[in-house]
Amino acid sequence: MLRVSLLLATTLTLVLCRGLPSNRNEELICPDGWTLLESSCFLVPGSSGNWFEGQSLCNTLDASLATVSSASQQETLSGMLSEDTWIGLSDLKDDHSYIWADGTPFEFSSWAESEPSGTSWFLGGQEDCVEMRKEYQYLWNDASCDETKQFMCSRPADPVPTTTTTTTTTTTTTTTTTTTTTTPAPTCEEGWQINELSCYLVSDDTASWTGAKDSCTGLGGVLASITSEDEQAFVSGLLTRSAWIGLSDQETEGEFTWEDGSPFSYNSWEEGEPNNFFLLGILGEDCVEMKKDYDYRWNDERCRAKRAFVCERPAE
Ligand code: MAN
Ligand code: CA
Repeated sequence: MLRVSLLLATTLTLVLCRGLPSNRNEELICPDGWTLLESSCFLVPGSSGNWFEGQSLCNTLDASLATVSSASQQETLSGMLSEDTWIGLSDLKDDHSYIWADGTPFEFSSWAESEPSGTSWFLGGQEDCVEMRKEYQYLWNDASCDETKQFMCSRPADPVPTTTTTTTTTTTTTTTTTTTTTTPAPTCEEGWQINELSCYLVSDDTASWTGAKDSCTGLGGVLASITSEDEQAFVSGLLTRSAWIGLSDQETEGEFTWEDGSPFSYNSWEEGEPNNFFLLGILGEDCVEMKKDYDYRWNDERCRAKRAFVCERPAE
């Protein structure tokens, strides 16, 4: 009888322990509104657009289009969706070689049957960006990056702040110990140059302004915003030829705006610029370069002109 109840008690304890949530995640937290899954935070911000716009939007949240890295995440995330949704996977850089926008190695995948197809049935268009597709129960499908879909962002979860106050009281003495962890110095991925809290990359190749913008997005950044004298000086120092930055007045002539939404207050226009010069202003010039001939002060230029370009992303 004793043995039976012992066995029962052991079984019960085992069952109870198994049923309890693992406390392994207890040291990680997500910002308000984000969902913690394993060591990542996920958010469906409720906006939609093409894949690049999704990556830009997620970047403004210090995140990236989502990286899905396990079957358990795939299952939970599917339950959070109600329409086709862009995730951070693409083979934009190199056809058939998929990479996650946040640099996570591509190991886990959850393709729908017969996907990725690489081309669409419609005129055989190129398909380089990956969605979680509703009609496939949110298994993955490669689609044309230009299609409009809802976005899902992810970012690494944050460790719970480790500033702790420990109070030890004994009968004779009282000791108070306060441990404050210092934030490690910001760093950049290899090939990127750090200034303040940003990393910068100058392209090797040239592209139209829009091509440049898309390349930066594909690299997890944006075309650089130059918002101070110091930043102008730093980026000038990285250049050996004229380069695109993230400034344009394509939307409203004469109203220059930064790609990443930074307020336009600082400028470094060369004297006489911007002049909307091309074809007497009929075709005009809506995109901004740091122009070598101007000591890298700014010139508005035809957006289709090929230039090197400067990408920027937050330092780690
Ligand atoms: C070229 C272009 C223009 C610029 C003029 C200046 O035509 O680069 O954008 O304003 O030179 O002479
Ligand atoms: Ca000009």
